[in-house]
Amino acid sequence: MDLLTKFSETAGKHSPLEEEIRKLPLPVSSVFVGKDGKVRPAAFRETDMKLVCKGHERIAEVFPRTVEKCRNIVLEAVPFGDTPVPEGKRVAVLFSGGPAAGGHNVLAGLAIALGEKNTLYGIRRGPKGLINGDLFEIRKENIRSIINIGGFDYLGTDRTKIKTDRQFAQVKETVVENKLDGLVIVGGDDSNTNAAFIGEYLQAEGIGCSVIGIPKTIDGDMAAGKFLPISFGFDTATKIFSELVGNLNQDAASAVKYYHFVKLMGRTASKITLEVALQTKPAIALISEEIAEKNMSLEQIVDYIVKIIARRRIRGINHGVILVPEGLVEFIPEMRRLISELNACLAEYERDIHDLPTLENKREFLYPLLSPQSAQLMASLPPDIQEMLILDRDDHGNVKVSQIETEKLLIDKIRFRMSEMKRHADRFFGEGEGKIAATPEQIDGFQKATLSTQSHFLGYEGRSSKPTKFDAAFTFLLGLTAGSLVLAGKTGYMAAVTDFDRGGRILALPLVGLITAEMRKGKEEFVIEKSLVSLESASFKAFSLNRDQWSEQDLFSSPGAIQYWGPTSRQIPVTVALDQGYPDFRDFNLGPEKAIELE
Ligand code: FBP
Repeated sequence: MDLLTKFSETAGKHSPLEEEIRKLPLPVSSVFVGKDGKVRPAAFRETDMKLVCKGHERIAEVFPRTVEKCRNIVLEAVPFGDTPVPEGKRVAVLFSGGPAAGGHNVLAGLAIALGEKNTLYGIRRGPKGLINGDLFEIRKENIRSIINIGGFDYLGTDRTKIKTDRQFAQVKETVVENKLDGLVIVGGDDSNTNAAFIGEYLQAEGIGCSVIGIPKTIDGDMAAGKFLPISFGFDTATKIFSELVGNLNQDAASAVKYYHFVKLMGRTASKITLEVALQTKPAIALISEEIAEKNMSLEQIVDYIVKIIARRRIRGINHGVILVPEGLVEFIPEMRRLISELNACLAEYERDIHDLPTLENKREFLYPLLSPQSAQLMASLPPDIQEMLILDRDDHGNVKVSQIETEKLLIDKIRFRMSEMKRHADRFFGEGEGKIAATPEQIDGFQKATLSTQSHFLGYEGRSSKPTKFDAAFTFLLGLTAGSLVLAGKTGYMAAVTDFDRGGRILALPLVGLITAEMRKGKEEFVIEKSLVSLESASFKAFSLNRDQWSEQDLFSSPGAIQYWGPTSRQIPVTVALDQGYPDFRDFNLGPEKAIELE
C-alpha cells in the first residue's frame, strides 16, 4: 500500500489511535457478567436506602404516580440469574445538552444489555428529535465503529426544554407511533428533570414506557454524593484541561514573561477548576463557591489576584497560570444581583428590549429599571459583557456564561490596579496591615517589570475527546444499567454507578428523590439541585491547604496526556477520590476487564 493510500485511510475516525482504542477491553462490574462470562443485563432489588429531597410533599403532588411506584427507594443491580431476558422491546435513546466524552459507550452498553432480541433506536438531535419523532435503528455494526470514540455526533444533541402541553403531546405521539417500551435520556440536571416529567406524563396517559435518565455533563454538577460521585465526561474533560494547563505552566516557567489567564468550563459549579487546580497546582485558582461564601466583590477578587502577582514579583517570579471558573460572574454577589434584576426585566420586557436596535438603546431602556448599584455596575462592564448579560439566555433560562469573557474582564481590571500600585507604591508596600513587605530594591524591580498576559478559554476541546478509560468504562456500565432498567420495566430512575474503587456498585436512583421545588422569579420551578464545590469537602480542603505554597514557590505540576495504557490510564479524578474517601486516585476498579463483543 502506498503512503497516500495509507494516509487517506486514516480519515473518518480511523486514526491509528482510534483503531486501537476501539478494541480496548473495558472493566465490567460483575453483576453484568453471566456464568458463561458474557456481558448481559442485570436485575434489580430494593435497598434500604431512600432518596428524599427537601419539599418532598410538593414533589409527591406533582409526580404522584412515580412517587407511588418507586417510594423513593434506591435500587441495586443484582445478577440476572437464569431467567430468560425479555424479548421484543423497543427502546430509544437521545443525547441532551452539551457533549461529554463517553456518550457513544452508553449506546454500546444499551445495545449489549438489550441483546439481539430487542431493538435499540437512536433519536437524532436530542429532545427536538424526540418531539419530531426523528428515530433510526442502531445496529451492532454501527456501535462497533463508535465504541470508545468521543463526541455526540452519531446521534446529535440539542438543548430544547420540553415544557409546553403541545410538546408533551408530541413526545407521546413519538412513543406511541414507534411503540417504545423505553426512553433513555442522557443529560444533565435539566434533562433529567425533564425525564422525570416525561415519565410521570406517560404514566398519567396510561402509556407503559419506561423513562430512564443517565447523568452526563463535563461540569460534574450532576452528582449525588455516595450514590453517584460524578457525572460522565468530567474525568475526560478535566484530564484534557489539566494537560493543557500543565503545558501552560511549563511554558510560563520557560518563557518567564506571561501570566496565562485560563477560563475553564463549568457553567455553575467550579468542580472542573478545582480538579484541574489539584492536578496542575497553578499560581492562582478561583473557586466561585468560595467567592460567594466570602461575599467577595469583583474589586476584592481583583485585589486578591493583584496581591499574589505582586508577592510573586517581589520573589522574582513574573509569570504563572491563573484559573478562572466559567460560572464565576454568577457567584459574585453584586453580579448575581445584577443578573437577577436583568432576569426580572427580561421576564417582563424581553420583546421590547430585543427590538431595540443598539446596545445604547437597550441600556437607556434598562437603567431606570435597575437598582442604582446594579446600574452602576452594569455601566462599569465592557460593552460585549453588557450585551451578553442583557439578552442571551438558553432554552432553560441560563445566562450563556461560556460566552462571557470573564478572564479578559479580570485582565483589564488587574492591569489598571497594577499601574495604580506602581504609581503609589508606598500605599501598597512597606510596614502595616495589608501591605506587602518589600525592600526598596524589590519595589523598584516591581515598578520596572511589565505585566504581560495571555487569555484562554478551555471548554469545547474537553467535551468531545475520546473518553478516558474511566469514562469509557463508566459510560458502558451506565448504558448496561439503563438497558437493564428498561427490561425490568422500571420507570423514573437515573442509572448510577458508585464505589469506583471496589468493583463498581450499580444503582438506580429515583429521579423524584433528586428533584426539589423552588420559587424563582415568583414562579414555582422543579430542579435537580446542582452539586457544587463544598468548602467542607476533602478536595477543597486539600486545595486551600496547598494553594499558598503553589503560588509562592511556583510548584506547578504538568500531568500530561490522557493514557489508555501506562501509569495514569487507571486514574480517576482526584476530587472524587478525596471526597469519596478512596485510599488512592491512581487505580480505579470497576470490575475485571473484558473484551467487548459486538457480534
Ligand atoms: P451540559 O451541562 O449540557 O453538559 O453542558 C455544559 C457545558 O459544557 C458548560 O460547561 C457550558 O457553559 C455549556 O455547556 C456551553 O454550551 P454551549 O455553548 O454548547 O451551549
